[in-house]
Amino acid sequence: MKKEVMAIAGLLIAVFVLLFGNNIYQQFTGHSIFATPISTTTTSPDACVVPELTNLDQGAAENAITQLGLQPVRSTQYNSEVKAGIVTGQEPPSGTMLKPCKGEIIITISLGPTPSPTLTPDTPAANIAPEGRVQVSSVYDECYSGNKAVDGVIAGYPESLCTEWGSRGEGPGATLRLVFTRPRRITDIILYDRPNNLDHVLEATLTFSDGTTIKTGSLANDGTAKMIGFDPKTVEWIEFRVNESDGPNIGLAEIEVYGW
Ligand SMILES: [Ca+2]
Repeated sequence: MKKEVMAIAGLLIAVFVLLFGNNIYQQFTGHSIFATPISTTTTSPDACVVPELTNLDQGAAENAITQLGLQPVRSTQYNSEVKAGIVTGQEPPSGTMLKPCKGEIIITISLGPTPSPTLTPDTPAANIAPEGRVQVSSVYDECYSGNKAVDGVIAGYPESLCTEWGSRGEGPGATLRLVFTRPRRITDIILYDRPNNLDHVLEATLTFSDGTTIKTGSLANDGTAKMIGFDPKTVEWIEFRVNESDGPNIGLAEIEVYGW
């Protein structure tokens, strides 16, 4: 009788272990007694080495990255040395061991040379001097105010009165400044001396708001055009300052500024 009881008890324990043992085992180990452990190496290898990607074209570099199960991330940069579409850099660098083999590889792709800014807009350059505000070092009288140098009339004493800027007794140091309300792209300036045969600018300096300067040389004493050309520049103001001159009341019949 005692043997029979023990046999039944043993049988009950065996059934209990079969029914609940696996749950208890799983709780502590994370695995099932009955399951075969599954390898995870097929989808995410334990480790891999980052390949050399520099000088590959973008498509080849991205393929190489995705084949390792990694994520390509693009960054672009203008580069005058390398043609567009070629990888110029990578992060992490080649040879880096990734453990586990996952994450992002940043590749820098050349966009080719920096595009040069448009030098000349589609519309032809126009004389924008009349759009500027004129400041002068002095005026002979209201008839010879600074605005007369941008009034569109290329003429002066003695044929034409009140169409030119004349300073009051100035020679070297006489200054006319043209201030624009916004940055303007300019490419040429034409200067017209006072046409009378007394006042003559022998040398002046054009100073621009971008810090550049140009010496004008001698203006034409008969008041015809003196053209000053230069590489296009963007400025907010232009200053004309006389360095050397002849005559009692130096000035300008007109200043034309060509630009946009
Ligand atoms: Ca004028």
